Amino acid sequence: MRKLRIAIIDLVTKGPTKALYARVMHANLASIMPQVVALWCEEEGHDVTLECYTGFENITEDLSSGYDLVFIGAFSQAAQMAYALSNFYRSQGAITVLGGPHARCYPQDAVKYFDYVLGFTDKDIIRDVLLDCAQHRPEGVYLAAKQQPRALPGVRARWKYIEATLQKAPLIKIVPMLGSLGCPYTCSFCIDSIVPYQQLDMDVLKEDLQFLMKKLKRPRVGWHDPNFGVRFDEQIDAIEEVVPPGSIDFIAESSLSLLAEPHLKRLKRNGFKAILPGIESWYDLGNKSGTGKNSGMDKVRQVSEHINLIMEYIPYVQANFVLGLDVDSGDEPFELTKRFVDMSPAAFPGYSQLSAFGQAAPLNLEYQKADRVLPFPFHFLNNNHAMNVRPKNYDWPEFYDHLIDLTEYTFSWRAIYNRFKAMEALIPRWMNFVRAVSSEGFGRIKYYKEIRRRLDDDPEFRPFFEQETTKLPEFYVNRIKNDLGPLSAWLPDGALYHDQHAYLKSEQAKAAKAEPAASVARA
Ligand code: B12
Ligand code: SF4
Repeated sequence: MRKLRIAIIDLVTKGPTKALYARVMHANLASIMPQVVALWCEEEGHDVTLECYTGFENITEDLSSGYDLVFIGAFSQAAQMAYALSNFYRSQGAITVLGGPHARCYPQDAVKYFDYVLGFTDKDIIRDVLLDCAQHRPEGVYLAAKQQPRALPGVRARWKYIEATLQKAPLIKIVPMLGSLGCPYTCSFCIDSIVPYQQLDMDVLKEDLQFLMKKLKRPRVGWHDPNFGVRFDEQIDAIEEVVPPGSIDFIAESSLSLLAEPHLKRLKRNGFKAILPGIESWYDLGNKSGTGKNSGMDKVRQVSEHINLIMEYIPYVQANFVLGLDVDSGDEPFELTKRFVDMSPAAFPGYSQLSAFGQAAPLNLEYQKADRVLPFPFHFLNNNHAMNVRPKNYDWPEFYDHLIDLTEYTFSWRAIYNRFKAMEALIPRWMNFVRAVSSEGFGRIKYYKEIRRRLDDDPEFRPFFEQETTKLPEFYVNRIKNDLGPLSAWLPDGALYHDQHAYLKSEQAKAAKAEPAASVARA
């Protein structure tokens, strides 16, 4: 195989930025897989450059010339940026490959703009791409392993890439690690609800933690496990075995049901400083939150007590909610969340609007069948800038009124003060404050109010939201162009639009193909 010049770009954001939060945090949101792919390409003997794009790099100038192959890792919110970049690199003669959440969720769209689109990715898939490395246009090829990889290179192996990325993080440096893949729970809206749970090699994990303690003074590790601690004892035993208490700080996403008091004691002892449990809804998903059949105000009380208990052990908690679920109707769900804000003042509430990311989750097929999915450009699909599922029990103005009311309540000066007062640790206190007064709190209130105003005043808005037309309001078109900056010139024709029913159509096509074979088998 000839030696290839390969660039790998990890897009952690969707366009150029100057925001302070981005400067501090974006490099800490780097993904693990681009580093893994870089390593695999090197092991095959190629020249590799990896760039984590945090919004500050001049990507086309820094990385423009002479690449044979360019891999891009992107979330859907960065899809338009990825499409523009692919177009740019193709114009320079490169072959382009897309991987990551967008490729997993929207392969039917992504193949229009990339030579290869990858689903589950293991070393064999990467080897196939390297061996073939050819133009596939106008339509790229979709390649996917049958399952998640059984093993992934750890921190020691990825260190040179981690180190280079963390150099872009001036204050807080978070090292991304993985202890498991998939999840045993089956929350129907989640990409991992159908991915079997598997623990990764605990010996690699232990070695990595030891390695990290030698490399950094007091490392901070962010676990990228979809649900940290499913095999709680095994994972914590491994940490306990090699990390003396107080030597590493950890951050993890975990479901409430895994956070009972004995577990909390162990988490505290082992340096867990931030936890992000999903509450999602006051009426549904009892298994995940460990509240069984409790719902409504009873669930609020139970969850709130639980969160307050967690905060006795872990200084920083972000409680995640999904707004606009089908089980919600009327004022009650929003009012209940406000009660939660009062009763657990120290927790930071993270609100996501119900989003159907293409073929991520089985539930999305149902939304598509019911024609409830709106073709908002991917750029807005980050759980906040657009809700691409028409709510079942609210009309749009009503939903936005509730959303604004809840967000204003959560980021009122009273709530900000309560949150500040309820915490003792310095960094979490200020972290909450900054999040509230920056783009996440105040910024979102402003944005939601703009959308709400346009639902009344902008003649293009309601027809699009009511699915009477797929013509995108100019507001969204301008915003994308503005956000992409100079790269918007490279946005391919048609790249602002996608078929929001592509998943349903591909499932129907598969079923139609299987049909004759099934009839033969019956005959
Ligand atoms: C950990 C995590 C995070 C972490 C780390 C993010 C990161 N940079 O990786 C944090 C907390 C920072 C985060 C933030 C966000 N997240 Co998140 N996150 C996850 C989570 C729980 C696990 C992802 C993971 O690392 N899995 C382990 C890896 C190894 O597996 P994998 O992701 O399946 O990847 C496989 C393939 O896709 C491929 N692959 C992956 N990347 C690449 C890259 C290349 C180049 C190649 C070739 C292949 C490849 O190889 C892997 C092995 O098969 C998933 C949910 C889930 N359960 O999967 C959501 C998820 C990925 N997040 C999601 C979202 C929406 C967000 C946010 C927008 C939320 C927000 N409002 O802020 C932000 C966006 C951040 C960004 N970088 O743009 C969505 C993405 C949907 C989409 N299509 O975009 C998901 C799927 C959750 C959901 N809602 O269903 N997230
Ligand atoms: S517990 Fe979390 S990771 Fe697991 S299926 Fe539910 S939402 Fe997904």
